[in-house]
Amino acid sequence: MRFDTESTICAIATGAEGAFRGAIRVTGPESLAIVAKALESSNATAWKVSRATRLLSSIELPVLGSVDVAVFVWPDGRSYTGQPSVELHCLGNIQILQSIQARLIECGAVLAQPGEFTLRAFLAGRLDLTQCEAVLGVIHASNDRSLNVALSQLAGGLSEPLAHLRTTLVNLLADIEAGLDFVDEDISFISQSQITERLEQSLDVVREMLHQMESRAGQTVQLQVAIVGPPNAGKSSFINAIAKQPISIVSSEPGTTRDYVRLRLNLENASIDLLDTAGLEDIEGTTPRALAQGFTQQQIENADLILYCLSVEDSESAEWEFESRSVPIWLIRTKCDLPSVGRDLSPGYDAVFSISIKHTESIDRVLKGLSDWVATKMESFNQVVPLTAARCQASLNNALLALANAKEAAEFRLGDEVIASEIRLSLDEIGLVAGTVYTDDILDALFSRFCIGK
Ligand SMILES: Nc1nc2c(ncn2[C@@H]2O[C@H](COP(=O)(O)OP(=O)(O)OP(=O)(O)O)[C@@H](O)[C@H]2O)c(=O)[nH]1
Ligand SMILES: [Mg+2]
Repeated sequence: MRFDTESTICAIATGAEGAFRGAIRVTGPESLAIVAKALESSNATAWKVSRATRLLSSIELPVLGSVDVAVFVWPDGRSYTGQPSVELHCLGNIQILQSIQARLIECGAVLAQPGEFTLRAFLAGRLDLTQCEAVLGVIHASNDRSLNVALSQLAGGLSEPLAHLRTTLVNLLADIEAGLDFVDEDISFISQSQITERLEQSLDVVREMLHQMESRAGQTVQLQVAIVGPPNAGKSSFINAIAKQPISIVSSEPGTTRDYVRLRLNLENASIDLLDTAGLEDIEGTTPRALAQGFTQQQIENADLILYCLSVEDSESAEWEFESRSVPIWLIRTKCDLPSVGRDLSPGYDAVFSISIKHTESIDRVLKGLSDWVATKMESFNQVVPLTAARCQASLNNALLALANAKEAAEFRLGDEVIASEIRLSLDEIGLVAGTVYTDDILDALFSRFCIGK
């Protein structure tokens, strides 16, 4: 990873899968000149803007011809990266986007490396490391739930209390160090009891942050798997077979399950929450059976994986509607001890299992599948937000130790030099979390995991 900020970089900032609108980001000292050249803008004065501006223009592209673009210009340092920046917005067609990107490179921009935009924001002091990792979390968030966790981290989370703690300790250190210059004259700017008190307050803040981080880490990794499907498909029987005990009511009557039932299942790599839901049906109203539909929808939205149950004897129920897919959908053919109607099913499922509650090995096969899925899922999860937690936790624990040592030194009157050096150590550790101090390793490890354009 290069850490230079002198080059002007560009990249497509929107996904490759095609969307209504696409954007290309350009940032660096020459952004405006390069974009003006690429657009062959005859109106050079339009580029001499002094504040953030939106302009309409067009760009001449080989084969594609003239394409309309909206140009957002941040001429000064008030952009995401703290450098002059431009965004070109156009139709989200990948050929158009790539062609504009190629034109910008021709005009002097360099293709950005993964995470380079966020790296520049960090180097400009716009974001601290915890916020950068939260940006990464947002990019990788697989569903609304993990997105919320990542966003709450981005919205402040640790950054603010960390900055506050740092200021408190810097002030305390200044007070102690001021006294160090006058030791011979026996002048002191702060009493030992004041030092102890202020250290105790900082220790409380660090303890609280560690506590918050632990609960956040737990929240991020609790994967949810929803068992859904038409009424009477055998969903409750399936969860009971996995639990090896009756936790959900089973009956031949359709519409048995109303409230969802949660089973925390410990697999090799992590625990997952398995949810039995009310059978999907098209009913409205305020009856408990109709209201249960809302619960089921909620579970579907929160799920990281959906197990869609369809009985082999069912020839009528609808299949999973794939347009609304954002997570993997597995088809679970239930009741396979019964004669099958032999219906053709969509090839769109991510995996297919046949089960019968009468054959435990068929249930074990699904469990094995879940175990493998969790292992892969945890790998990507572990690289994202919890990684922040692990690294921050280690640093905060070191800071806690240094502060406790400082407090002990104050209590046993070991001398202000000792207290000051322990406070300095704690500040270094806090700096590692807050991003005021960082090592190339940390930066490399973090920013190399971003995708290009972010
Ligand atoms: N033969 C056979 N019957 C099964 C199997 N699994 C479930 N059943 C029967 O199918 C019926 C419905 O089972 P449930 O587990 O209650 O189905 P459900 O999908 O939870 O139904 P709702 O909660 O109403 O949506 C019951 O009579 C079960 O005994 C199976 O593997 N083989
Ligand atoms: Mg049920």
